[in-house]
Amino acid sequence: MSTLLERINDRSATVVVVGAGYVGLPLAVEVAKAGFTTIAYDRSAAKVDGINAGKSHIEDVTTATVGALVDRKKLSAATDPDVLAKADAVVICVPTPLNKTKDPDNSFILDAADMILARMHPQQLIVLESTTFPGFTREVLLPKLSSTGLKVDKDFFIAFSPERVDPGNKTYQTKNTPKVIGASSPAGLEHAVALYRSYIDKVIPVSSTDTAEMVKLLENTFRAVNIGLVNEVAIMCGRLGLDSWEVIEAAATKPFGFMPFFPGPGLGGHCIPIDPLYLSWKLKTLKYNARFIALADEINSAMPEVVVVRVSDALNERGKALRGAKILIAGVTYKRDIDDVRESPALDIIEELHKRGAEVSYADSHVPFLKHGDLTVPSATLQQAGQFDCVVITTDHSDVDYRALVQASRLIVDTRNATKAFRREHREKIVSL
Ligand code: SAJ
Repeated sequence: MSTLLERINDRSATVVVVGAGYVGLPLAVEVAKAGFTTIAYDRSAAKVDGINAGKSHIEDVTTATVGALVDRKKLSAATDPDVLAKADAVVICVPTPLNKTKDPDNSFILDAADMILARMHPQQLIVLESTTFPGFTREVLLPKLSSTGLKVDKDFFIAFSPERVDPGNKTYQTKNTPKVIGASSPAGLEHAVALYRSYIDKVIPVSSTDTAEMVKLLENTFRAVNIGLVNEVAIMCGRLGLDSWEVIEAAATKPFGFMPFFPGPGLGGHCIPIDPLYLSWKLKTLKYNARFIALADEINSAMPEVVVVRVSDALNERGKALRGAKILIAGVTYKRDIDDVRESPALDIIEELHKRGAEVSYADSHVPFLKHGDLTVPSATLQQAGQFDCVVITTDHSDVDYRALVQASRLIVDTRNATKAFRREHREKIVSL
């Protein structure tokens, strides 16, 4: 009987990826391409049926790719957790949101762990990719899996490898994005590195699972804090009568010691607004207050309100009240050229405008239908911009003709510098963040 390491090295191992979302499906595809028998487990029958029919439900993965791997019987999908009994390696790629009180919600990982431990057998490698707080793998996941009586580093191995998927990024995708891996022991690291080296170009081993967990949180805290800084710069420039975009673009000409971030309507997505709060939550349990994280969260969370006040002031200056005004939100996804509205600041802006009595519609070619809480937001087209008192550009999709939008609009509040080229010519109707 070959060992687990041999089965990984000769690709005869079976790999189960738990969670076929924007992280799990691209990963499963690369694992299958490397030659492993790969099963994408997901509780969504729609996703599973789609994959088994050779279709992709993730924009960064083509249907042709999924279809070819399914035809070659390298990739399949299942809603039955019993597939985990066949797994030599399991990679967990499930969501780790915050709950209502902005505390970590690791319930998806714990549900996955329950499924795994009910079917665990000797000689398995378990890798967690879902973002979590430093210490979770060692303090929570490992004891849970050890409750089976199986011994870590003897019967099974455990590792943490942070996901680095940037949805919509055409340059860096799963295979060519360097991957950090930490394990509970040198043997665990050897197994995890052997697996990941088979389908990722560059693997970066680190000394522990805690270290790997912290690497991920530093990456995204770095972004959240720097975005918070430039959002405050935008507020300061507003008071100074300066164009924050012009200031930042000029600062970005410095060839060293500066990295540009840009102000926006707030922080969206399921990583940047959330990951830093996993870190500050953990440090709170150690009686430390992570002030940069708290301040960045405060500033970033306040940006939708800053935008709403900008809209209200711009209408007021034109003798129009916000109440009863017709407003078109141009772009509602959390960043350009994707279809994801999760945590999008546009939703907060729509909600607040609605609360203040404005009539709000949206236009976004990536989002055919938009519901926020009980509010179904009417959709319109950008060609109808002239029918609105104000257009708010909250996402700067590349497929928009901004010249035409400026010409058609009576008033534009631009939170993304999308109308930069036309601001001088149409100064009277373009207000920037
Ligand atoms: N944002 C700004 N100003 C900026 C950059 C971003 O307001 O200068 C806003 C975006 O509009 C968005 C939010 O922040 O609402 C998050 O944007 P993001 O560019 O960080 O995009 P995400 O959330 O898709 O982040 C992912 C992350 N990937 C992983 O966590 C694996 C992040 O680490 C990547 O650095 C990021 O993509 C990326 O570089 O695009």
